[in-house]
Amino acid sequence: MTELSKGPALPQERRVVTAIPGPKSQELAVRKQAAVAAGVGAVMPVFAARAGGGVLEDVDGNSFIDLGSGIAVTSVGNSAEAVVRRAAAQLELFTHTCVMVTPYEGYVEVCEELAKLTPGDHAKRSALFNSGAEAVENAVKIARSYTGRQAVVVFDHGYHGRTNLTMALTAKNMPYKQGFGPFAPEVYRVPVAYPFRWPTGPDNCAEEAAAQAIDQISKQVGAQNVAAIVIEPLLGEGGFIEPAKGFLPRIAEFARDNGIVFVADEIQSGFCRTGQWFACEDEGIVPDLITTAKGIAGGLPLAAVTGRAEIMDAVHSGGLGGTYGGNPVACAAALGAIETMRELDLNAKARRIEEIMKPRLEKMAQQHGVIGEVRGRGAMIAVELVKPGTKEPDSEATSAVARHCHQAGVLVLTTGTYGNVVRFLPPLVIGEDLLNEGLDVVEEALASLG
Ligand code: PLZ
Repeated sequence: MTELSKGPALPQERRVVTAIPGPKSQELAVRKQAAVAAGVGAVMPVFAARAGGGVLEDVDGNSFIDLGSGIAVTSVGNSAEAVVRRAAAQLELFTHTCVMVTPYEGYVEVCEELAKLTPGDHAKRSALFNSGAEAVENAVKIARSYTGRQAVVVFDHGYHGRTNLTMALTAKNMPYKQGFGPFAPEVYRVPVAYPFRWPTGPDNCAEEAAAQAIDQISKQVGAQNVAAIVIEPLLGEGGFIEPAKGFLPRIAEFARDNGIVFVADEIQSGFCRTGQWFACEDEGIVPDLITTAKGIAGGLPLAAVTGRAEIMDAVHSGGLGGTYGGNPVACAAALGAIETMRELDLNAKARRIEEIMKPRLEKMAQQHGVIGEVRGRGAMIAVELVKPGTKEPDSEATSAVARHCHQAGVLVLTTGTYGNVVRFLPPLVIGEDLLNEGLDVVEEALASLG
């Protein structure tokens, strides 16, 4: 397999040979505690040694089935062959010039690819940055510059980053915002169509949520004051919420009718993750601007804002930038990642992952009342856990399931406003046997709840 190029091939197997965390990880944890700020947490306190394909090996020789991809980043697998080959070649040539000082072809090539891959056949431009939060900040800057307006509308359960402006855009207080205010002004939050938790049930969720959102924007903000509406087409940190069908098109239409820039934040859902290049394609949405990061560069830090040429070009020359944005090594890695997505048809792989995971999880939901809902698309799948027979979020059961999986050699992540969602984000190149074995462990974890 192409992703296993480095050193001796990394065995694609689950292997637990010590307590989790093992002795070497425990030693490193002591050093971490003494040297690294306490605010930097860790989901699973084992230290990584190697990773590739569908596994992550720790310093004690344990091998975990990776159902997290470093939070939806290594979709092409860790150290994917084309990513390493292209990034290594670039490392030999030059590591940095700063694109604002002396541009280079790789930056342009990534922007050309983004124009091809993102929805819509209109003229597009892109600008590259380092992190998702930075891309979202810049999308807001661009939308404000283009419209001459200030207000930004975001949604319940939305997540857009940890910088000052993006903290304001992010819905959840703990751990992202607590103690870090004051937050940026002119940010307004409106309801999202969350079918599982919509008060009148899922059937009228899309229309009711859209009507409420539009009413609040119109009455409380004034549509003519809104620069941008920013939404994740499939909400990530909020709990893998798929807005009820019809909601996104209605909001996009409202934006279009009122001269508001519609921004799709596809930082988590983009680049084949949901079985399409971008999740907004599912309902045929063509956003004015789209933010990407994570999966784009196979693990190197890169992010982008891509959008309509007339909006992107509204910013004065020199108005967008940053020392490292679109670093040449990260651009080379992105070209390698995109090559891999095309060559291995990772959209098809993501859909296959859904085909394997969803029926198995649905079956588990029938046996375990703790699963309130199975949802998501492609390789962005989750289960929301509740007190059986109710919709009361069960964050303790969620932590217990994750802990059980970690101890048994499966890396899973949790998410959600109520901390009650177990999410699965496997690398799209994971082997089917490994994926099924990971699900066996999830099943054991659910059974162990008693
Ligand atoms: N927009 C939709 O998912 C990052 C956050 C992890 P950065 N999500 C993972 C954490 O706890 O910090 C994300 C996202 C969406 C923006 C971001 C922000 O991207 O690269 O983390 O800045």
